[in-house]
Amino acid sequence: MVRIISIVGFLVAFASTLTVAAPSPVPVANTPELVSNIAEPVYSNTTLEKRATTYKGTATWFIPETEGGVWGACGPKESSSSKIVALNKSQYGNMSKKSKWCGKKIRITGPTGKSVTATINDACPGCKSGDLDLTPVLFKQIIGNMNKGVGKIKWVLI
Ligand SMILES: *[C@@H]1O[C@H](CO)[C@@H](O)[C@H](O)[C@H]1NC(C)=O
Ligand SMILES: *[C@@H]1O[C@H](CO)[C@@H](O)[C@H](O)[C@H]1NC(C)=O
Ligand SMILES: CC(=O)N[C@H]1CO[C@H](CO)[C@@H](O)[C@@H]1O
Repeated sequence: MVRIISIVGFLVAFASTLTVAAPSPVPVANTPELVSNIAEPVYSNTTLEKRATTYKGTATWFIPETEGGVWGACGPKESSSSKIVALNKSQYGNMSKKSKWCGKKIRITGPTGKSVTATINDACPGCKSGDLDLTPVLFKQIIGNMNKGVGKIKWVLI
């Protein structure tokens, strides 16, 4: 009796693995919605590519309260002591919209090798691609001399 039940149980289990396993590989491989349900891998490819990219440019600094306003182009409020940066307009995209870069964390390394982490919260209309406009608190940390006004930086998404 025990043996019969276990064989039946085995067959049922076996049959259910067959019915579950057999059809699944085809739609999972081909349907984007299903792929994205697993663990956001649709974006991970792009993210990984971007993470690997090091951007190089010039850092400048700005005072949000008097230049551009306390509301970053991304939405959240910002001040001179916020750990935020403004991204070149060409990278940012349409300045009247929230960019896909908004809220992304980056690590910026200055000329002496000091680095800080910051969040992209604004757009810098006068910056070149790769350039970042930093708040004074960030600029002081990685460039040091505010009077210098500019400094070479590189940065990556983290
Ligand atoms: C994912 O990244 C790899 C390696 O960079 C690339 O060859 C592949 O085309 C990318 N796939 C998609 C869907 O972007
Ligand atoms: C930028 O976004 C605004 C608001 O959505 C839109 O009205 C405008 O046409 C866009 N500009 C461009 C160049 O796409
Ligand atoms: C607004 C602005 O200065 N955008 C610059 C961003 O970077 C590209 C590429 O270097 C420049 O062509 C744009 O002028």
